[in-house]
This record gives sequence, C-alpha cells and structure tokens, in this order.
Amino acid sequence: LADEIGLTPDLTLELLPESASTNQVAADRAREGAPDGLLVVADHQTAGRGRLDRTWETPPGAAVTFSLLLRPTVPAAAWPWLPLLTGHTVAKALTSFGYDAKVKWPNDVLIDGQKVAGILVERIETDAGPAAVVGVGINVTTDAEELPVPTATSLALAHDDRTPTREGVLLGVVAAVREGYDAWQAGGSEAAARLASSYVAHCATVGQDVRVDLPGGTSLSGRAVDVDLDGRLVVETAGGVEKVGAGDVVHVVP
Ligand code: BT5
Repeated sequence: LADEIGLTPDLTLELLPESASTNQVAADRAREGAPDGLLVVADHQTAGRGRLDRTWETPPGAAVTFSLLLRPTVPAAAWPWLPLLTGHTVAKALTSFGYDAKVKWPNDVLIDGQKVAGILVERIETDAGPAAVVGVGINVTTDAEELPVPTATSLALAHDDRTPTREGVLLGVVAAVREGYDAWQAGGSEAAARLASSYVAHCATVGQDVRVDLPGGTSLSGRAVDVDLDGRLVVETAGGVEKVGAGDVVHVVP
C-alpha cells in the first residue's frame, strides 16, 4: 500500500497501525515543518475528532481514516471552500465506485440520506505560514451494530455485494482529493466558479427545506436555495434571505 501511494509524486505517507487522531498527528507534523502533501493514514483511530469537540467513532479494521497536510497558496478568503471541496471530491470518488453519494452542506457525505463519511478541516498556524489539515473518515465495512449513531451508514451496508476494499477506497479518495485540490488551487477564479456550480449541482441540501443549527445555539429554518461564492449556504426564511457560514443542517422531511 505504501508503495502504491508513494507512486503519487506529490504525497509522502506516514502509515500508522493506530493513532488517537490522524488530524492531531498531521497538525503536529505541520508545526514541525512538514511540507504540503504529507498523508497520515491510520489503520485504526482511537479518539477521532469531529467538529465542535464532537467525536468520530470507527471500529478497528472497518474504516478509512486519513489526514492530508496542505499548504494552500490561494488567498485566505478562498479557504472556507476547502471543506466543501473535500466533501465534493470524496462524494465524486464514491460515485466512481458505484455509490449514489451526495454532500450535505457543508461536507457530510451521504448515501441514501445516511452519513457514510465525515470531514474535518483545521487551519494550523506554523512557522512556515498557515497550513490546512484535511481529515477524512469513511465507514467501509462497518456493520449496522457497530455504527455509532442511527444516522450513519457504511459502504458495505449500502451495497453488500460489491464493497470495495479499504485500500481501494483510500487510494481512490486520496487521488480524487489531491486532484480536486490541485485543479482548484491552480485554476484561479475560473476554477473557483466551476467548483461552486459543480458543488451546488451535487449538493443534497440545495432545494431542501432545512433547519440549520447555528454554532451559538440558535437555529433558523427555511428553504436552502444556493451556496454562494464564499461557500455559505443561502436560506430563504420567512424573515428574508440568510447566508450561513457554519452550522449543522437537518434536512426537514415534510
Ligand atoms: C465530522 O464531524 O463528521 C468530522 C469527522 C472527521 C473524521 C476524520 S477521521 C480522520 C481525521 N482525524 C480525526 O480525528 N478526524 C478526522 P461532525 O460533522 O462534527 O460530525 C460528528 C458527528 O457524526 C458525531 O457527533 C456523531 O453524531 C456522528 N458520527 C460519529 N462517528 C460517525 C461515523 N463513524 N459515521 C457516521 N457518523 C458518525
């Protein structure tokens, strides 16, 4: 596996049998000066992190868990797109394996409305400038009893007859994320606009009635109608149009 990933010239691999959190390892390496393209992969993660101090739980041997260290050169204003770009490319990679994968804004990857992958992008300040750690966890062979929450699913539960291997998923998803990132970073405003329209076209949230739980503890409800060029979700509420930069979306099923 290390050899296969090593074939991609712009990645260096740190493969760990076990890690508390690959995002933590990648952040530590970033502070130690590791370059763009360090890929930290753990066979098993014991204290996976979600957003807002939540946890990401996966049983041993069942998931793909990695963090990619990036040192983006795009302007700071474009950084909020990184989580959306990652969700979009992970969903596209899973689609290439035959799954009908969609992104719930900003970056939960869903199959049949259930969460199959979670993404945590963290900005790290380092002596060499700001870095981004892009963490991805994918439930691959997880059984129904092993899923931590009823809203979760795994690739095996979605199609038990043709589940790809964890190695295949890792290689396909890492390649898709790296390619998507490189094209976005190199392509300037044209690539940014292309990403925004492609994201909107594949986002399960746009067009839905939603409730958005905001970080401060309040929430708003309405119809999600778009994602703007800053990556914010545009929601038509009874009181007018709101643009949301961060929050947890619940798709409201009428
Ligand atoms: C996420 O947070 O979904 C981000 C998950 C990122 C995990 C990767 S694994 C590699 C890297 N290293 C890390 O330490 N983290 C990253 P959030 O949107 O806050 O969702 C967290 C919520 O998802 C939890 O509160 C649970 O409700 C649910 N959840 C936990 N484990 C899950 C799983 N395996 N599958 C589906 N849902 C899960």
